[in-house]
This record gives sequence, C-alpha cells and structure tokens, in this order.
Amino acid sequence: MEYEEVTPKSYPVNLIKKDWTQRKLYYTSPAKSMPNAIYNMEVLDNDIWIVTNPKSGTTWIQELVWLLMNDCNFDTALSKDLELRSPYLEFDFMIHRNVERALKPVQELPSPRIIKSHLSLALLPAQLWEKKPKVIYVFRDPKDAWISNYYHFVNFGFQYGKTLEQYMDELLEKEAPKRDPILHAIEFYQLRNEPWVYYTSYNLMKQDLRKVIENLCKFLNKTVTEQQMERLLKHLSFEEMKNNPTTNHRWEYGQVQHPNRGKEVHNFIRSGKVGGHKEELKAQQIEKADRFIEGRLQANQVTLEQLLLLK
Ligand code: PPS
Repeated sequence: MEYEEVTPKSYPVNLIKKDWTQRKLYYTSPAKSMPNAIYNMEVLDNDIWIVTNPKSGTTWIQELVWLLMNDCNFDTALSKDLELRSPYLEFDFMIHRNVERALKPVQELPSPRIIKSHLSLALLPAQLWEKKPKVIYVFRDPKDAWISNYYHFVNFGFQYGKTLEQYMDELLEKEAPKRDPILHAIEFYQLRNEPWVYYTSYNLMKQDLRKVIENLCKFLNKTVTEQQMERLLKHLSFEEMKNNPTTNHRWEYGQVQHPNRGKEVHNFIRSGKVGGHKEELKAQQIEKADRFIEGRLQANQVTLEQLLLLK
C-alpha cells in the first residue's frame, strides 16, 4: 500500500499535551479529501467507536460489543455479516476512492452506531473530543498483528505470491515507520483513565474473556444474565468464531476486485494466538521486528507490557 502524508487536525489538546503539529500522519494514497470528510463528520453522543491497529482483535471485540448493545441477539448476529452491523469507517473509500459515498455506511447506520476504525487518534473526527462518546481500544503485540495482516492481504490478493519473510522485510522498511503501531496505541493508552474510554489488550481477552465482558458491561451500562454470559463465552470462542460465516469478513472480501483475490485462502479467524509469531518467523526476523518496536517504545517512554496492560 502507498501512503501520503496528511495534516493532523483533530488534536485533543485538552487531553494529551504534546506538540501535535510535529505528529506525522499518513493516509492511504490517494487520500483526496477523505481526511477532511472524516475530520468534519458528525459524531453522535451514543456512538461507540472501536479503534485499533489492524489485526489486533477488532472483530472479536466488535462482535462482543454488538451483542451487548443488542440484547444478546444471537439470531441476528449469526445471520448478518458483522461488517454490515458495525461498519469499518475507512473501508468504502479504500475500495471506491469516492468521498461522496464513503461515509454513507456509517451515516446510514441505526443508533447506537458501533463504528470500527484503524485511524490514528489525530485523524478521527474532531467532534469525538467534544462529545466524548464511548471509545474502545484494543492493543496487540505488533508482531502477531503484522503476521495476521500478511495472511489477510494474501486473501485480498494484494500480497499473493509474496512470502511472509518478504512481506515483513518490506513492512519494517517502508510501512511500519509510517503506520507506527506503538505511537497509534500510546495516544489511546494515555486516555485510558477517561471514563468514556475503555482500553484493553488481545492478551487480556485471551487470558480472561469473562472479566473483559464484565468490565465492558460496566463501561456500556449493560447487564447480562449468567445464561447469556455462558452463551457469549461460547459464541466468542476462537472455534465458534472461526466457523461463524458472519465473523469471517466474507462480505468484505467480496468487495475487493483484485485479480489475485482468492488464489490463496486463509480463514480470517485464523490462528488466534498470543505470540504466534514465534512459530512463523525466523529468529533473525523476530530480532529485526523487536528492534523496530523497541526503538518506538523507547521514543515514547513506554514498555510493551504496559501497552498490553500486563504491568
Ligand atoms: S481487522 O481486519 O483489522 O479487523 O482484524 P482484527 O479483527 O483486528 O484481527 C484479526 C485477528 O484476531 C483474531 N481473532 C481471535 N483470536 C482469538 N479468539 C477469537 N475469538 C478471535 N476472533 C478474532 C483472528 O484470528 C486474527 O488473528 P490471527 O493471528 O490472524 O489468527
């Protein structure tokens, strides 16, 4: 993917003190006026925004949040693609590059809207920092997320024919500095104690999903019965989600017209592990990825354990 530098505009200066004018931000090219359209878009008080670095557990928490907000309506969850129940803000523009239509899937959504985005904090709508609707952030070890992204992009056709090693080399050289996952996360981590922000990690969801559900219930002012809790835990398990057609992004894959789409297919809900990169990358590549991550962590004076809420 090609990226172009865009000007950050949506600074929550009242919440995070830093020189936002120095914050470099990128949007997939051609960005046209899409960053402006997002900056100016209307935010509703009862929106729920789910923001993540790609491949960090977004779908997992989206399905959970959708169910909590819809009285555990498993019938609808099992019959309608998640992407249509909870749209991905940037997706339509990614496919059609048409600003006029790009926000319609979100604008036409019934309230309360559950909106997914991978944008950096300073590219999100300005009204977020005034209206302060509920914002949920999930962080995952970038190494696991990058590998997951490789298989996702092989499915779309974009990375078909490229090895994981080639992908990682190119990513660390070109893309990762522009789409820095640590910088993305730390800006939300700094907001984690705001009452309208719920910050969690893929690790915590793997460790104790029940606790995450209980905490989310408090955050969203929802209650579930023990019976609903049991069903949620089963429905959200890796095995069930792997075999659920509505949570495997089939609708999304169907929108992409790449000549190599579908030549090599990996399930969207694929391996679902913490530290899965250790099984897939050579030691040398792990070191290289760690060097990049460590550099970014040091620059931001934070540790990976802190961002994963393990400390
Ligand atoms: S996306 O495209 O950015 O929205 O992808 P995202 O949903 O953030 O991340 C996909 C990865 O999350 C894993 N996942 C799960 N892991 C464990 N349990 C459950 N229930 C679950 N649901 C989704 C999914 O398998 C992807 O990770 P990998 O490592 O590829 O398996």
